[in-house]
Amino acid sequence: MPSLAPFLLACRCEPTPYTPVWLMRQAGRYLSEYRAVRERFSFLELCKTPSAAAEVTLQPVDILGVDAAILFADILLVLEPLGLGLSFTKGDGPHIAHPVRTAEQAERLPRVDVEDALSFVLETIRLVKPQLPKRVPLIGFAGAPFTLASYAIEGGGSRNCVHTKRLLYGHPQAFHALMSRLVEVTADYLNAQSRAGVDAVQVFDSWVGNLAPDDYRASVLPHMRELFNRLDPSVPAIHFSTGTSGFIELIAAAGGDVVGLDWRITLDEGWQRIGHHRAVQGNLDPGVLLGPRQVIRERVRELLERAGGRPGHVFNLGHGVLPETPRDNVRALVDAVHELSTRGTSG
Ligand code: 1CP
Repeated sequence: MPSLAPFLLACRCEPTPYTPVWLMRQAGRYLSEYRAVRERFSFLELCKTPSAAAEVTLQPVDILGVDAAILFADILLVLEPLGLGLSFTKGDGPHIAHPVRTAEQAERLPRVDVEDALSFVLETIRLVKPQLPKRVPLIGFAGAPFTLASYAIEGGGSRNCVHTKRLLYGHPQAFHALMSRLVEVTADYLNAQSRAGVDAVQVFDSWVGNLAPDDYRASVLPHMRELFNRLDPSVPAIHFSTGTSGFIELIAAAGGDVVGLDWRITLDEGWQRIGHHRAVQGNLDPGVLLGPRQVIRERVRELLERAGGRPGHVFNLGHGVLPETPRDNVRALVDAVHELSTRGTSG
Protein backbone atom coordinates (compact mmCIF):
# COMPACT_ATOMS: atom_id res chain seq x y z
CA MET A 1 0.00 0.00 0.00
CA PRO A 2 1.44 3.43 -0.85
CA SER A 3 2.24 5.35 2.31
CA LEU A 4 0.30 8.49 3.18
CA ALA A 5 1.57 11.92 2.15
CA PRO A 6 3.74 13.58 4.87
CA PHE A 7 1.09 16.27 5.46
CA LEU A 8 -1.61 13.67 6.19
CA LEU A 9 0.74 11.63 8.41
CA ALA A 10 1.50 14.77 10.45
CA CYS A 11 -2.25 15.52 10.77
CA ARG A 12 -2.55 12.04 12.36
CA CYS A 13 0.43 12.66 14.66
CA GLU A 14 2.45 9.99 12.86
CA PRO A 15 6.19 10.27 12.05
CA THR A 16 7.21 11.87 8.74
CA PRO A 17 10.52 11.82 6.80
CA TYR A 18 10.60 15.64 7.02
CA THR A 19 8.27 18.32 8.41
CA PRO A 20 5.52 19.06 5.88
CA VAL A 21 4.91 22.74 5.12
CA TRP A 22 2.19 24.76 3.42
CA LEU A 23 1.25 28.42 3.89
CA MET A 24 -2.04 30.15 4.44
CA ARG A 25 -2.67 32.54 1.49
CA GLN A 26 0.00 30.69 -0.50
CA ALA A 27 -2.06 31.58 -3.59
CA GLY A 28 -2.47 35.32 -3.62
CA ARG A 29 -1.30 38.77 -4.46
CA TYR A 30 2.43 38.28 -3.65
CA LEU A 31 2.61 35.97 -6.72
CA SER A 32 2.85 37.67 -10.15
CA GLU A 33 1.24 34.55 -11.67
CA TYR A 34 -1.80 35.13 -9.42
CA ARG A 35 -1.96 38.83 -10.30
CA ALA A 36 -1.87 37.93 -14.00
CA VAL A 37 -4.95 35.69 -13.64
CA ARG A 38 -6.65 38.32 -11.43
CA GLU A 39 -6.35 40.88 -14.25
CA ARG A 40 -8.85 38.83 -16.22
CA PHE A 41 -11.43 38.40 -13.42
CA SER A 42 -12.85 40.20 -10.42
CA PHE A 43 -12.16 38.30 -7.19
CA LEU A 44 -15.67 36.79 -7.04
CA GLU A 45 -15.58 35.86 -10.74
CA LEU A 46 -12.26 34.13 -10.14
CA CYS A 47 -13.78 32.06 -7.30
CA LYS A 48 -16.74 31.18 -9.53
CA THR A 49 -14.69 30.13 -12.57
CA PRO A 50 -13.46 26.61 -11.72
CA SER A 51 -10.76 26.42 -14.44
CA ALA A 52 -9.19 29.70 -13.23
CA ALA A 53 -9.64 28.88 -9.52
CA ALA A 54 -7.98 25.50 -10.18
CA GLU A 55 -5.09 27.23 -11.95
CA VAL A 56 -4.34 29.54 -9.00
CA THR A 57 -4.76 26.67 -6.52
CA LEU A 58 -1.99 24.80 -8.36
CA GLN A 59 0.40 27.76 -8.80
CA PRO A 60 2.10 27.60 -5.38
CA VAL A 61 2.54 23.81 -5.61
CA ASP A 62 4.87 24.20 -8.59
CA ILE A 63 6.41 27.54 -7.62
CA LEU A 64 7.06 26.84 -3.92
CA GLY A 65 7.26 23.07 -3.59
CA VAL A 66 4.77 23.01 -0.68
CA ASP A 67 3.40 19.76 0.80
CA ALA A 68 -0.30 20.63 0.50
CA ALA A 69 -2.49 22.72 -1.78
CA ILE A 70 -5.36 24.83 -0.46
CA LEU A 71 -8.44 25.23 -2.56
CA PHE A 72 -8.77 28.74 -3.99
CA ALA A 73 -12.06 30.17 -2.70
CA ASP A 74 -13.11 32.40 0.20
CA ILE A 75 -14.76 31.84 3.57
CA LEU A 76 -17.40 34.45 2.74
CA LEU A 77 -18.79 32.71 -0.38
CA VAL A 78 -21.35 30.87 1.76
CA LEU A 79 -22.97 34.18 2.79
CA GLU A 80 -24.23 34.71 -0.77
CA PRO A 81 -26.71 31.77 -0.90
CA LEU A 82 -27.79 32.79 2.62
CA GLY A 83 -29.13 35.91 0.88
CA LEU A 84 -26.82 38.43 2.55
CA GLY A 85 -25.50 40.02 -0.65
CA LEU A 86 -21.70 39.71 -0.89
CA SER A 87 -19.36 41.95 -2.84
CA PHE A 88 -15.65 42.79 -2.71
CA THR A 89 -14.76 46.41 -3.23
CA LYS A 90 -11.25 47.35 -4.36
CA GLY A 91 -9.12 48.27 -1.37
CA ASP A 92 -11.95 48.01 1.18
CA GLY A 93 -12.39 44.24 1.26
CA PRO A 94 -15.72 42.47 1.65
CA HIS A 95 -19.11 44.17 1.88
CA ILE A 96 -22.31 42.47 3.05
CA ALA A 97 -25.42 44.31 1.78
CA HIS A 98 -27.99 42.82 4.18
CA PRO A 99 -26.43 42.30 7.62
CA VAL A 100 -28.19 40.13 10.22
CA ARG A 101 -29.02 42.10 13.37
CA THR A 102 -32.19 40.51 14.80
CA ALA A 103 -33.46 37.05 15.81
CA GLU A 104 -36.14 37.24 13.08
CA GLN A 105 -33.49 37.92 10.44
CA ALA A 106 -31.39 35.01 11.72
CA GLU A 107 -34.35 32.63 11.74
CA ARG A 108 -35.48 33.71 8.28
CA LEU A 109 -32.15 32.74 6.67
CA PRO A 110 -32.91 30.25 3.87
CA ARG A 111 -31.87 26.58 3.95
CA VAL A 112 -28.96 26.18 1.56
CA ASP A 113 -28.38 23.26 -0.77
CA VAL A 114 -24.60 23.60 -0.89
CA GLU A 115 -24.14 21.06 -3.70
CA ASP A 116 -26.17 23.40 -5.88
CA ALA A 117 -25.41 26.87 -4.51
CA LEU A 118 -21.65 26.32 -4.22
CA SER A 119 -21.27 23.85 -7.08
CA PHE A 120 -18.44 25.96 -8.56
CA VAL A 121 -16.27 25.27 -5.48
CA LEU A 122 -16.92 21.53 -5.73
CA GLU A 123 -16.12 21.65 -9.44
CA THR A 124 -12.80 23.38 -8.69
CA ILE A 125 -11.95 20.52 -6.31
CA ARG A 126 -12.76 17.94 -8.99
CA LEU A 127 -10.53 19.79 -11.50
CA VAL A 128 -7.60 20.22 -9.09
CA LYS A 129 -7.43 16.73 -7.56
CA PRO A 130 -6.21 14.76 -10.62
CA GLN A 131 -3.55 17.41 -11.33
CA LEU A 132 -1.87 17.13 -7.92
CA PRO A 133 1.05 14.80 -7.26
CA LYS A 134 0.21 12.05 -4.71
CA ARG A 135 2.48 13.61 -2.07
CA VAL A 136 0.46 16.86 -2.21
CA PRO A 137 -3.00 16.55 -0.63
CA LEU A 138 -5.74 19.14 -1.19
CA ILE A 139 -7.12 21.14 1.76
CA GLY A 140 -10.70 22.41 1.64
CA PHE A 141 -11.91 25.07 4.07
CA ALA A 142 -14.71 27.16 5.50
CA GLY A 143 -15.11 30.01 7.95
CA ALA A 144 -15.92 29.11 11.55
CA PRO A 145 -19.42 30.16 12.71
CA PHE A 146 -18.20 33.04 14.91
CA THR A 147 -15.99 34.52 12.19
CA LEU A 148 -18.76 34.15 9.59
CA ALA A 149 -21.28 35.58 12.06
CA SER A 150 -19.07 38.60 12.68
CA TYR A 151 -19.02 39.40 8.93
CA ALA A 152 -22.76 38.68 8.63
CA ILE A 153 -23.59 40.94 11.59
CA GLU A 154 -21.09 43.76 10.96
CA GLY A 155 -21.62 43.87 7.20
CA GLY A 156 -17.87 43.62 6.56
CA GLY A 157 -14.55 43.41 8.37
CA SER A 158 -14.42 45.04 11.80
CA ARG A 159 -11.80 45.76 14.40
CA ASN A 160 -13.94 45.67 17.56
CA CYS A 161 -16.92 43.55 16.44
CA VAL A 162 -19.26 46.23 17.86
CA HIS A 163 -22.55 44.98 16.37
CA THR A 164 -21.55 41.37 17.05
CA LYS A 165 -21.02 42.06 20.75
CA ARG A 166 -24.22 44.09 20.94
CA LEU A 167 -26.07 41.04 19.63
CA LEU A 168 -24.13 38.52 21.76
CA TYR A 169 -24.73 40.37 25.05
CA GLY A 170 -28.03 42.12 24.27
CA HIS A 171 -29.90 39.53 22.20
CA PRO A 172 -28.22 36.19 22.89
CA GLN A 173 -31.11 34.21 21.37
CA ALA A 174 -30.54 36.00 18.02
CA PHE A 175 -26.80 35.38 18.24
CA HIS A 176 -27.31 31.67 18.95
CA ALA A 177 -29.95 31.32 16.22
CA LEU A 178 -27.46 32.73 13.72
CA MET A 179 -24.61 30.54 15.03
CA SER A 180 -26.77 27.40 14.76
CA ARG A 181 -27.69 28.15 11.15
CA LEU A 182 -24.02 28.76 10.34
CA VAL A 183 -22.99 25.46 11.99
CA GLU A 184 -25.49 23.59 9.80
CA VAL A 185 -24.49 25.17 6.52
CA THR A 186 -20.76 25.00 7.32
CA ALA A 187 -20.90 21.29 8.19
CA ASP A 188 -22.84 20.58 4.98
CA TYR A 189 -20.39 22.63 2.97
CA LEU A 190 -17.25 20.95 4.40
CA ASN A 191 -18.74 17.47 3.98
CA ALA A 192 -19.64 18.32 0.36
CA GLN A 193 -16.00 19.36 -0.16
CA SER A 194 -14.87 16.03 1.31
CA ARG A 195 -17.17 14.10 -1.04
CA ALA A 196 -15.79 16.13 -3.97
CA GLY A 197 -12.27 14.96 -3.02
CA VAL A 198 -10.47 17.18 -0.50
CA ASP A 199 -8.05 15.27 1.77
CA ALA A 200 -8.34 17.56 4.81
CA VAL A 201 -10.39 20.58 5.84
CA GLN A 202 -9.47 23.73 7.72
CA VAL A 203 -11.91 25.81 9.74
CA PHE A 204 -10.82 29.48 9.94
CA ASP A 205 -11.81 31.30 13.15
CA SER A 206 -9.88 34.46 12.34
CA TRP A 207 -11.88 36.84 14.56
CA VAL A 208 -12.66 34.75 17.65
CA GLY A 209 -9.62 36.13 19.49
CA ASN A 210 -11.82 39.20 20.04
CA LEU A 211 -13.65 37.30 22.79
CA ALA A 212 -12.78 36.80 26.44
CA PRO A 213 -12.11 33.16 27.42
CA ASP A 214 -15.35 32.79 29.43
CA ASP A 215 -17.45 34.10 26.54
CA TYR A 216 -15.70 31.73 24.15
CA ARG A 217 -16.40 28.83 26.50
CA ALA A 218 -20.06 29.71 27.01
CA SER A 219 -21.11 31.10 23.62
CA VAL A 220 -18.85 29.67 20.91
CA LEU A 221 -17.29 26.40 22.10
CA PRO A 222 -20.59 24.42 22.09
CA HIS A 223 -21.25 25.47 18.48
CA MET A 224 -17.71 24.49 17.46
CA ARG A 225 -18.11 21.07 19.11
CA GLU A 226 -21.33 20.59 17.20
CA LEU A 227 -19.61 21.57 13.95
CA PHE A 228 -16.64 19.20 14.42
CA ASN A 229 -19.01 16.38 15.49
CA ARG A 230 -20.89 16.72 12.21
CA LEU A 231 -17.78 16.46 10.00
CA ASP A 232 -16.75 13.29 8.16
CA PRO A 233 -14.35 11.71 10.70
CA SER A 234 -12.17 10.16 7.98
CA VAL A 235 -11.05 13.61 6.77
CA PRO A 236 -8.61 15.37 9.15
CA ALA A 237 -9.83 18.76 10.36
CA ILE A 238 -7.54 21.69 11.20
CA HIS A 239 -8.88 24.19 13.74
CA PHE A 240 -7.30 27.56 13.00
CA SER A 241 -7.72 30.74 15.04
CA THR A 242 -5.74 33.88 15.83
CA GLY A 243 -5.35 35.93 18.99
CA THR A 244 -6.39 32.96 21.12
CA SER A 245 -3.17 32.17 23.03
CA GLY A 246 -4.96 33.17 26.24
CA PHE A 247 -7.43 30.30 25.81
CA ILE A 248 -5.76 27.86 23.42
CA GLU A 249 -6.84 24.93 25.65
CA LEU A 250 -10.48 25.86 24.94
CA ILE A 251 -9.80 26.01 21.18
CA ALA A 252 -8.31 22.51 21.41
CA ALA A 253 -11.22 21.30 23.55
CA ALA A 254 -13.68 22.56 20.90
CA GLY A 255 -12.31 20.05 18.39
CA GLY A 256 -10.13 19.44 15.34
CA ASP A 257 -7.39 16.88 14.71
CA VAL A 258 -4.84 19.66 14.24
CA VAL A 259 -4.79 22.89 16.25
CA GLY A 260 -3.45 26.02 14.57
CA LEU A 261 -1.22 28.35 16.60
CA ASP A 262 -0.42 31.97 15.76
CA TRP A 263 2.96 33.53 16.60
CA ARG A 264 1.86 35.24 19.80
CA ILE A 265 2.70 32.04 21.66
CA THR A 266 5.80 29.86 21.31
CA LEU A 267 5.14 26.57 19.55
CA ASP A 268 6.47 24.49 22.46
CA GLU A 269 4.32 26.29 25.04
CA GLY A 270 1.22 26.05 22.84
CA TRP A 271 1.81 22.36 22.12
CA GLN A 272 2.38 21.55 25.75
CA ARG A 273 -0.84 23.29 26.79
CA ILE A 274 -2.81 21.44 24.12
CA GLY A 275 -1.14 18.08 24.77
CA HIS A 276 1.39 16.30 22.57
CA HIS A 277 -1.18 13.72 21.45
CA ARG A 278 -2.76 16.43 19.26
CA ALA A 279 -1.12 17.68 16.06
CA VAL A 280 -0.28 21.39 15.76
CA GLN A 281 0.09 23.73 12.81
CA GLY A 282 2.13 26.92 12.71
CA ASN A 283 3.42 29.30 13.73
CA LEU A 284 6.00 31.62 12.15
CA ASP A 285 5.20 35.35 12.15
CA PRO A 286 4.35 36.10 8.46
CA GLY A 287 6.37 39.31 8.90
CA VAL A 288 9.60 37.27 9.16
CA LEU A 289 9.26 36.70 5.39
CA LEU A 290 9.90 40.43 4.90
CA GLY A 291 13.39 40.02 6.42
CA PRO A 292 16.64 38.75 4.89
CA ARG A 293 17.06 35.12 3.83
CA GLN A 294 19.48 34.21 6.67
CA VAL A 295 17.02 35.50 9.29
CA ILE A 296 14.23 33.40 7.74
CA ARG A 297 16.46 30.32 7.87
CA GLU A 298 17.41 31.01 11.48
CA ARG A 299 13.77 31.41 12.52
CA VAL A 300 12.86 28.17 10.74
CA ARG A 301 15.64 26.39 12.63
CA GLU A 302 14.44 27.81 15.96
CA LEU A 303 10.84 26.82 15.27
CA LEU A 304 11.83 23.28 14.32
CA GLU A 305 13.82 23.08 17.56
CA ARG A 306 10.74 24.09 19.51
CA ALA A 307 8.82 21.30 17.76
CA GLY A 308 11.60 18.99 18.97
CA GLY A 309 11.18 16.45 16.14
CA ARG A 310 7.89 15.24 17.67
CA PRO A 311 5.42 13.69 15.24
CA GLY A 312 2.42 15.91 14.48
CA HIS A 313 3.89 19.25 13.42
CA VAL A 314 2.61 20.88 10.21
CA PHE A 315 4.83 23.87 9.48
CA ASN A 316 2.91 27.02 8.53
CA LEU A 317 2.80 30.73 9.24
CA GLY A 318 0.68 31.94 12.15
CA HIS A 319 -1.58 33.71 9.61
CA GLY A 320 -1.55 34.39 5.84
CA VAL A 321 1.36 35.42 3.60
CA LEU A 322 1.41 39.24 3.39
CA PRO A 323 0.93 40.66 -0.15
CA GLU A 324 4.23 42.61 0.19
CA THR A 325 6.27 39.40 0.65
CA PRO A 326 9.08 38.70 -1.88
CA ARG A 327 8.30 35.36 -3.55
CA ASP A 328 11.93 34.18 -3.36
CA ASN A 329 11.72 34.49 0.43
CA VAL A 330 8.67 32.20 0.46
CA ARG A 331 10.50 29.63 -1.65
CA ALA A 332 13.52 29.96 0.67
CA LEU A 333 11.27 29.27 3.67
CA VAL A 334 9.85 26.08 2.15
CA ASP A 335 13.33 24.87 1.17
CA ALA A 336 14.69 25.63 4.65
CA VAL A 337 11.88 23.68 6.36
CA HIS A 338 12.54 20.64 4.17
CA GLU A 339 16.31 20.82 4.49
CA LEU A 340 16.53 21.50 8.22
CA SER A 341 13.86 18.96 9.19
CA THR A 342 15.01 15.98 7.15
CA ARG A 343 15.36 13.26 9.79
CA GLY A 344 18.79 11.84 10.36
CA THR A 345 20.75 14.96 9.37
CA SER A 346 21.98 17.60 11.76
CA GLY A 347 20.84 20.47 9.44
O1 1CP B 1 -7.11 39.19 -5.19
C1 1CP B 1 -7.62 39.86 -4.28
O2 1CP B 1 -7.59 41.10 -4.23
C2 1CP B 1 -8.41 39.18 -3.21
C3 1CP B 1 -7.65 38.89 -1.98
C4 1CP B 1 -8.22 37.61 -1.42
C5 1CP B 1 -7.67 36.32 -1.59
C6 1CP B 1 -6.41 35.94 -2.33
C7 1CP B 1 -9.42 37.47 -0.68
C8 1CP B 1 -10.37 38.55 -0.32
N1 1CP B 1 -9.60 36.14 -0.40
C9 1CP B 1 -8.57 35.40 -0.95
C10 1CP B 1 -8.44 33.93 -0.96
C11 1CP B 1 -8.62 33.21 0.31
N2 1CP B 1 -9.31 33.64 1.42
C12 1CP B 1 -8.16 31.90 0.54
C13 1CP B 1 -7.52 31.07 -0.55
C14 1CP B 1 -6.52 30.09 -0.34
C15 1CP B 1 -5.15 30.51 0.20
O3 1CP B 1 -5.02 30.65 1.44
O4 1CP B 1 -4.19 30.54 -0.58
C16 1CP B 1 -8.53 31.58 1.87
C17 1CP B 1 -8.22 30.33 2.63
C18 1CP B 1 -9.24 32.67 2.40
C19 1CP B 1 -9.86 32.71 3.74
C20 1CP B 1 -10.35 33.99 4.26
N3 1CP B 1 -11.05 34.98 3.63
C21 1CP B 1 -10.30 34.37 5.63
C22 1CP B 1 -9.71 33.49 6.72
C23 1CP B 1 -8.24 33.59 6.76
C24 1CP B 1 -7.69 34.90 7.23
O5 1CP B 1 -7.03 35.57 6.44
O6 1CP B 1 -7.94 35.23 8.41
C25 1CP B 1 -10.91 35.62 5.80
C26 1CP B 1 -11.08 36.42 7.07
C27 1CP B 1 -11.39 36.01 4.52
C28 1CP B 1 -12.14 37.24 4.20
C29 1CP B 1 -11.46 38.04 3.17
N4 1CP B 1 -11.41 37.69 1.85
C30 1CP B 1 -10.69 38.62 1.14
C31 1CP B 1 -10.27 39.62 2.07
C32 1CP B 1 -9.50 40.87 1.71
C33 1CP B 1 -10.72 39.21 3.33
C34 1CP B 1 -10.41 39.85 4.69
C35 1CP B 1 -11.03 41.16 4.88
C36 1CP B 1 -10.99 41.60 6.33
O7 1CP B 1 -9.89 41.89 6.86
O8 1CP B 1 -12.06 41.63 6.92
